[in-house]
Amino acid sequence: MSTDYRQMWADMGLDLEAHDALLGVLGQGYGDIYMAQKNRPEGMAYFDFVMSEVHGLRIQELLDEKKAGRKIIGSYCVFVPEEIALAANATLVGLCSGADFAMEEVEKLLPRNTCALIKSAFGFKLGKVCPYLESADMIVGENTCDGKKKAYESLGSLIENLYVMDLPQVKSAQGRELLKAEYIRFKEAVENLTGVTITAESLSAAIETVNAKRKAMHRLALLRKADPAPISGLDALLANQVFFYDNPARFTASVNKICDEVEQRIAAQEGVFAGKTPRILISGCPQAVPNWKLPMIVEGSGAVIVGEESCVGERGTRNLTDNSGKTIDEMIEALVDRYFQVDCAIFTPNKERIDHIKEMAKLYKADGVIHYGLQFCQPYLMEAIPVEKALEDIGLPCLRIETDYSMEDMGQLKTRVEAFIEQIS
Ligand code: BJ8
Repeated sequence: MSTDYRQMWADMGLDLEAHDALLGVLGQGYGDIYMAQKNRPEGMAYFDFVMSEVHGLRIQELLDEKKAGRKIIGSYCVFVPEEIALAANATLVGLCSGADFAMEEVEKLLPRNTCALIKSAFGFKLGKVCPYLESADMIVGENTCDGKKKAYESLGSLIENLYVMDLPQVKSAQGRELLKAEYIRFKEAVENLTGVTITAESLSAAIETVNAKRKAMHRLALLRKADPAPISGLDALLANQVFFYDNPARFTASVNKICDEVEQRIAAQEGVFAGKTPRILISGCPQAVPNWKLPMIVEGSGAVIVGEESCVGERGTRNLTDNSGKTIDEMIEALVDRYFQVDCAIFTPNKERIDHIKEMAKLYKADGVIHYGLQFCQPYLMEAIPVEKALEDIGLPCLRIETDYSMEDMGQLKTRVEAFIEQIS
């Protein structure tokens, strides 16, 4: 980090010793994994800078925004509409956490058999290590899987500004009505928080901003169809991760810049891996920073990842919001239409997700799919079985992985991934 931010972290109430330990994990992981890659697009330097300043400059920016009267909203799920936050002059940041922290303390509040993502969110709070969490004026939880739903009941005792959004579990007319009612309730809560009344103009501008961000990610995703692969899965995942906490306009410009460069690479038949390298689609649970374990294993074993069917990936970014509405109600309807298409495994039935995995595999010319499930994540682990069956039916090999954030199973995972890559080669 280029500046000494220790005073800033101390003022935010972070535990400096614990925070140093987290930065150590982050820096070492990043150094070992990202810096070890070869032939990366030059535009990735921006993301390297963002990562090096993830708890520094970006936090300073958020604190400066707060000083200027802007509110910060933290979220754990892609169902929380950034458009509504932006329209009320607030900033939305993703809080999902990808590392184990303060596990002893966490397991006093949560059963051991809770997924790593939920435990990590608690660990970041209990360990006082997350400046995003500590700078947020409102934290939004959502009733998605049972684990998260129940965990927010306990998190409420640790975070006073927790707001819980209810979400449907079925894509019925009633489910849609519930989502609409919850987005209207969220709009009112955000207006109360910020003191800013959302107008048709501000909401339309916010929709445009978020659409631009998603369009840039679509552009990058489509470029990954090329063989040789012009960008690694690790780098594309990083862009998907940074999506959640960077300044939206700067992020969009940076991704588009990488796309310009990647287009030139494709024209010159230049890749990060040789042509005909086995191509893998990853599907399943979100991979939050610094959870780079699976892509590191896959790309270190002679394959390339060509897409992520994940909320930190295409499930979270693939649909745009129709911005032709003139009134706030029309725009809320458009937002509901857009978010109602997110095919998270908490929905039942959820056939769209299987269709989408097949579509992505075909579009990105994947030779195989690795289904990534976090231990104790019932929705995704249960769906992994029909996903595998549907892929087998079309002759596409699928490997089901069940893991957590620890590094203990690295050797075993590597053996299974290598055997899978050999099978699809
Ligand atoms: S829309 S995927 S971001 S809920 S891994 S906590 S499901 S037990 S993260 Fe998610 Fe929203 Fe869905 Fe996306 Fe539960 Fe599973 Fe843990 Fe999970």
